[in-house]
Amino acid sequence: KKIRVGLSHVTVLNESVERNVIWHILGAGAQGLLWAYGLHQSHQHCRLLVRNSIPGAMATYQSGDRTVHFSVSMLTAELVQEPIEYLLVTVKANQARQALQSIRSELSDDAIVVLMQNGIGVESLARAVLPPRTRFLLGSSTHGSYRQSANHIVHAGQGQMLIGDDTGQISADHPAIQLLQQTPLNVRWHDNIQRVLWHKLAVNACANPLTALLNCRNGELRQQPVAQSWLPALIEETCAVLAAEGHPLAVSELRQKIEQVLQITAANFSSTQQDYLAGRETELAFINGTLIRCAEIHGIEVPAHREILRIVEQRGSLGAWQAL
Ligand code: KPL
Repeated sequence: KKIRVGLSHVTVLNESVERNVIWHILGAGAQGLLWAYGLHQSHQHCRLLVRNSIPGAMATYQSGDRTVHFSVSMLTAELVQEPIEYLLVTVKANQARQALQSIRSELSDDAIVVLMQNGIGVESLARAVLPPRTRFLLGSSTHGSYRQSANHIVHAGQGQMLIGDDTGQISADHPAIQLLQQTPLNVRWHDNIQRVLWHKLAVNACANPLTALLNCRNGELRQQPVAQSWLPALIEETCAVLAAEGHPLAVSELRQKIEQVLQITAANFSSTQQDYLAGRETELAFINGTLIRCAEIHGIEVPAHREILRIVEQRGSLGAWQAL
């Protein structure tokens, strides 16, 4: 056994567990590459699952004036010889179903699968697609990272990787969690990961469609009168659904959270703005779409969310919010 002494905890890992673990990453975007960097830095074995194998691929990680080049194994799932036991899923929510279906037959029966998507809803579709004994962990990243070119990521904002399991199958002291905590990505266990995901969804549901439709940086939303006319209704509707879902947030708290996020990420374009501008499908079906479906279940009216999602989906234009 190996003893590692961290700043705040002592970790005891079984060497054979550590040696045998191979992390597979589904999704070679900014988040997938950030995990690959973190695992590489902590001397763990990882492979990025891609559509076309690239033997001997190199990737670049950049943070401020620090640049690290590292080798990364990029291969198609069919080339993985042994069943995949540890999988980090970093594709976008709207791509998750197809991506999971494509690797399903390579997955071990009781694999550990970490879902890192925005919004709510990927877990249930993953449970439907993957073998019944799969063990799921849910994650939420607050790191700011983007891809500068194919295999080059910029780590623009240090954040955290919050991970948890509300089914009780996996706990904080599971070796898989301890391995992830060895990466320099600030991995933290969270006892109420559903609340984390819902509260992130709440911010995204209010801010992201507006940044897409107004084609602006997060920080510019505060100066946009049209955004200011929509926000109170979006926030109020969101808080009503959050309360019904058992993750309450007061209107003033959500307003403050949104303000904070927009301030911290002022220079960034939101993920939705980037997808929308590029003509790609956005993740809003898992954000505003989930909120609307849950509102229906609870009998809550959410006209502002319905309308803004309709405008995004039909690529319409945004006028000032008119309460019905
Ligand atoms: O999560 C985000 C996103 O872009 O999806 C925010 C917090 C809005 C940062 O851009």
